[in-house]
Amino acid sequence: MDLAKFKFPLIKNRLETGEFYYFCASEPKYKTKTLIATRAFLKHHPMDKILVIGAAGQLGSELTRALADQFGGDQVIATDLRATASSLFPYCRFEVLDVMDKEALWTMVKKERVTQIYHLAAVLSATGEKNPHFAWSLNMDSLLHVLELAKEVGLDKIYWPSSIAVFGPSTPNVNTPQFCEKNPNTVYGISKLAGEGWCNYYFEKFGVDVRSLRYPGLIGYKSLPGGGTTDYAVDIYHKAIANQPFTCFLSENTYLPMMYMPDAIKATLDLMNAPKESVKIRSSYNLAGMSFSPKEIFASIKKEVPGFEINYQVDFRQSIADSWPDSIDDSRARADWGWKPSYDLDSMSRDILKHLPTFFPPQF
Ligand code: AKB
Repeated sequence: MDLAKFKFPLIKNRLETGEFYYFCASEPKYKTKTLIATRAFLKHHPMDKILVIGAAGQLGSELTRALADQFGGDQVIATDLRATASSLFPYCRFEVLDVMDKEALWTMVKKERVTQIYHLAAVLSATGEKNPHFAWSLNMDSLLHVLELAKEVGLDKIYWPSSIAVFGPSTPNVNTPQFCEKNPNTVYGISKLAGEGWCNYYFEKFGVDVRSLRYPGLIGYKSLPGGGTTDYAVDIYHKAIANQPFTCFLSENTYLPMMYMPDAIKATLDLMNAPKESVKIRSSYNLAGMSFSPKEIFASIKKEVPGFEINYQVDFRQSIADSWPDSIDDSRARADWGWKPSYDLDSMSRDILKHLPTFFPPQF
């Protein structure tokens, strides 16, 4: 097909990538019609350009890859505070970006014609308690920068993660419902709850298509623990492959909602790809994968690593964990956009123990 005669660069780009092969018609008689369809379609669907903020974190390092697989590496810009993180992103562009620098963020979004932002930068629960004011301003101001930008520039979609940390001691802790009392007792949880309110506000008042999930503890093998209370369940696998005993900072029967990273990535993409009208909750969706205690994850690992040992030295993180639910009711996510997890504790343990040594060779 002679592309030169089509003066519309987006069409050229689409045709070259083959993405719109259906429209470009191997059938000559449909040629005119299909090109008109393509022009009309593109008028309303400009190419997606994805900006990931906090891309080098636990979630970001895996989600960015999945986004590059979906949209193409050229369409994704991974950003993080640390320049050294660039080595994590050979498959897409990397830029240093401090999300607190509103000017730099706005300039990048406009210059790069960004259409979607995944804003993943945050200070997590345990780290946040060590410097509450910093955690509040980073978690809150950065979200407001992004929401305001989305409103002013007219971005297509925003993704912002919330957390089970929005719940607190007065929340029903088994099968915690989507809508219930919330009295978070960490600055991280307070900022996530306030952030949910802001997301809902920008959607209701300004039509910003912002979507969010209340993640349980996320467990993956491609990055190191990031200062969360649930991160004991990441750390434990590193000790298991190094044949070292694990010292757990939570007591053995502390149940928490957890999720294996591939499920979390799938949930995020499913939510973001869902039609707008299916996304009925604009604060944040409850999301569940599995629920277990330190004793149970230890038993699961021990099936694969028989000599593994655990001991307990409970610290300040116990009271954070005690204020969070044991398990979550995610029926709204299932009903609205078809959420269903794939992994349970044992299948996750087997998968992590198989792959972790390649990513992080054991430190003996
Ligand atoms: C944390 O433990 O702080 C996080 C979370 C549950 O949001 N993993």
